Amino acid sequence: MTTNELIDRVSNWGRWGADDEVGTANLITPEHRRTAATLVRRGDVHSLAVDFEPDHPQYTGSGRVNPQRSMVGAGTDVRAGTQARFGVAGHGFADDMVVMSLQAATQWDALSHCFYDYRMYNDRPCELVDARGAAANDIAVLRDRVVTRGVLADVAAYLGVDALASDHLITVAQLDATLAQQNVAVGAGDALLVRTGHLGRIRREDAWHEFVEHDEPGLGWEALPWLRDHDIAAVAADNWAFEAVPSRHELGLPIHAVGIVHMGLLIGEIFELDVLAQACHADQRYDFLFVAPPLPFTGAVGSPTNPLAIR
Ligand code: UVW
Repeated sequence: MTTNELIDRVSNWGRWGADDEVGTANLITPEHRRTAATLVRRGDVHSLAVDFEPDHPQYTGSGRVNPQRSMVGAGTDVRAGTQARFGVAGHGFADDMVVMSLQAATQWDALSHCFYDYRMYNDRPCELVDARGAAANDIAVLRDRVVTRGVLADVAAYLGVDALASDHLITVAQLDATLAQQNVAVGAGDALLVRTGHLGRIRREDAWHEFVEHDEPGLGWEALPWLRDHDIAAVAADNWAFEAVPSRHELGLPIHAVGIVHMGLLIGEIFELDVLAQACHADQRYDFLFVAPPLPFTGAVGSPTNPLAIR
């Protein structure tokens, strides 16, 4: 399918009105959240975030800066008596600050993160994102949206491997077969979490130099009509850029160019899915309450998140 045919097939421009800035997150309704809440049975909580550390997951040359955190107040200052302004010796505070790319670790892409043909989601011009940030489609508009039913598709387990090969493009047939084997369906308003095993392999092998944009397993462009037909509200995976690279399409990142720009698809990346997968396999339940708000940085084109799967 050409890019234009794909766009015609999946576009959501105008579907929720000309002013809409949240795209597929519109599919998460209060009723859907109430149903999702009933999936909490054991009260177990799994964080799907990587540790936010200074030296990975980003590797040299990615254009992204891992979290560089520094202390601006510490117990050692209190011991040294340099926080005397608080009056009583031994009483003081610790504070810290961080410099990082908002897309460095576990994160959501805002609908202002990607452009195609000089446009972004809902037919807005790319110039609305300038040096000050995004004047529309920023990440902050999603601050109270990402609470829904989550469904894990453990494609690596379905294919019988710890991790998919780094150039593996997951077909729709493989995705359907994974869900069928797990005996779970996905539907309107759900968040679909796709496990490739890639992040786990990289960590086990300490191979962060292979955790790069240009070589990773993931869904291919043919998943876009599937996601549109199922009215999936959000997707995420345990890889760098969510989608398979190389893409085998005229576009390098078709799920970004068509998914984010034309569908308004909420895409999450660098999600930790291994521990959740173990829990799901143990009791054969692959759906859960999924709570993953972005941080509401005004004008930001992406945000770190600590996604929670609550079962
Ligand atoms: C790019 O691919 C540029 O960004 P990301 O995969 O983080 O959305």
